Amino acid sequence: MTTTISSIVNGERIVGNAGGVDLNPSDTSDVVREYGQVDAAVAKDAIKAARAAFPAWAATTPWQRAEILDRAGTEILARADELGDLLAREEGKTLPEARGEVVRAGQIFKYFAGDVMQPHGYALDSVRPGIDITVTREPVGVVSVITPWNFPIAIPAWKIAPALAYGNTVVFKPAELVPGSAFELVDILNRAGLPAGVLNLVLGRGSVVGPIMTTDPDVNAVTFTGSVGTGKGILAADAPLSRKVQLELGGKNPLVVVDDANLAIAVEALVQGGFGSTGQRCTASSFTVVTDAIHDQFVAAVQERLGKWTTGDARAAGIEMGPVVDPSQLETDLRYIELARSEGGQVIGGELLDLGAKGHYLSPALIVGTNANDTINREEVFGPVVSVVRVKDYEEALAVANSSTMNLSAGICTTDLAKASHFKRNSKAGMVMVNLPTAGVDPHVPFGGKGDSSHGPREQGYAAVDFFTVSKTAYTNPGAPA
Ligand code: UN1
Repeated sequence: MTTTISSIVNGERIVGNAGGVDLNPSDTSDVVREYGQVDAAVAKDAIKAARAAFPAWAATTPWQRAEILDRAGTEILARADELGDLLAREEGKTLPEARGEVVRAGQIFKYFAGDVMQPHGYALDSVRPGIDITVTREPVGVVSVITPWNFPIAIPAWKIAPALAYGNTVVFKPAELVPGSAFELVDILNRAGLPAGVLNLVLGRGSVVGPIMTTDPDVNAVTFTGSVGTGKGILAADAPLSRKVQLELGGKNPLVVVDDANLAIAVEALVQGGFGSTGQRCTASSFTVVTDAIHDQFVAAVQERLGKWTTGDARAAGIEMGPVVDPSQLETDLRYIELARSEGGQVIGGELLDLGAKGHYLSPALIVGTNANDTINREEVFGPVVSVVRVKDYEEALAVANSSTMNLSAGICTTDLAKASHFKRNSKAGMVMVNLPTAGVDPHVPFGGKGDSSHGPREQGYAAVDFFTVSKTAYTNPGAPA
């Protein structure tokens, strides 16, 4: 029997209308969860509940909030196998990837349980003698959290944990494809001790509940991870409202491989960065820029590695890559592969696989012979599709890498310290990796890009406090001693 889940508003389960199904992309005859889609009125109720719960939650002590976050982190870590299995089943990343993501989510709650006890304000002397100044942090209020399907538990965790830690209340809308992990997360946090209304879960269509969550006057901040188009729409809708908006959008992330690279390290960086999580990461190493002298050897080594690559059911043992998440993403992947071919690229792999089950299986696609300006090197695919551009030397590689307009992450594979240092200083990306995949980030460090890829303060780590609080500057004239 399929488990039925629901929205949660003010601590109550809201069943909603029928129609929500959470299918397993490895085998679409497997219904992972059933749920009712809610309408705009329920989103509105969730915002009202978060508004009503805000004053009391903001007035709790940091210790009270830390204890709840810590308890939730402990449960997430203790259930990593089971929650990892659910995540792999509904999203399609492999079991080790899914379990790793759950562990990351648990660590994020532990991190913010500790962070909330750290000093985030400071005191100053005024230019006027005898006057004291303090700068303190206050919660923003009600935060709308809107998350994508590709990290069903880690992205919600890295938005919800700091929001709650600093005293905000939350309305959370996960992607329609992955409600199962979202429901478990909210359930864990509520049982860990959150008062009713502090964290509300809205399972509904983006087109129905999204506009309420981004424009309702009771919402003080919106944090969104997803496509550039939707993100820009949120920003435009916000313009007259002047609330805090944090956007994590697309990435077109170059991996530069230069002549002096260690070949084995470069091949692994590309394969893990490009095809890990089925390439469905905004940090994916989606285009590779390779200098002339190592190009052919590198391509041959990647091809050999991909020859042994195993694609299959996300939960099968020994699988390196699970399926594409759904038919629409699969269609996008195939369209980009055809487009790259029509622009002159030679496609190695990138074929539909019939593995017996009704899943969306695509073999990894490596596209060589592409030019820097080809569409495949400009736009985000979000699938297991990696293109290769051949360049003369490091200088040209840097210029091609920096021609991306979605500068989230960039990598270089080199054994030359001078090139590594130069690349770190001169890359346009928000995150730079040396001899590592462009994807895969720690739970406790700032995350974000430049260009079209991000808007607003960085997520995660110590930087998260900038978005989830507002600072207050207060002056005191203590007067003469009595
Ligand atoms: C990672 O590379 O480990 O949506 C994280 C995404 C990013 C997260 C990537 N916001 O893919």
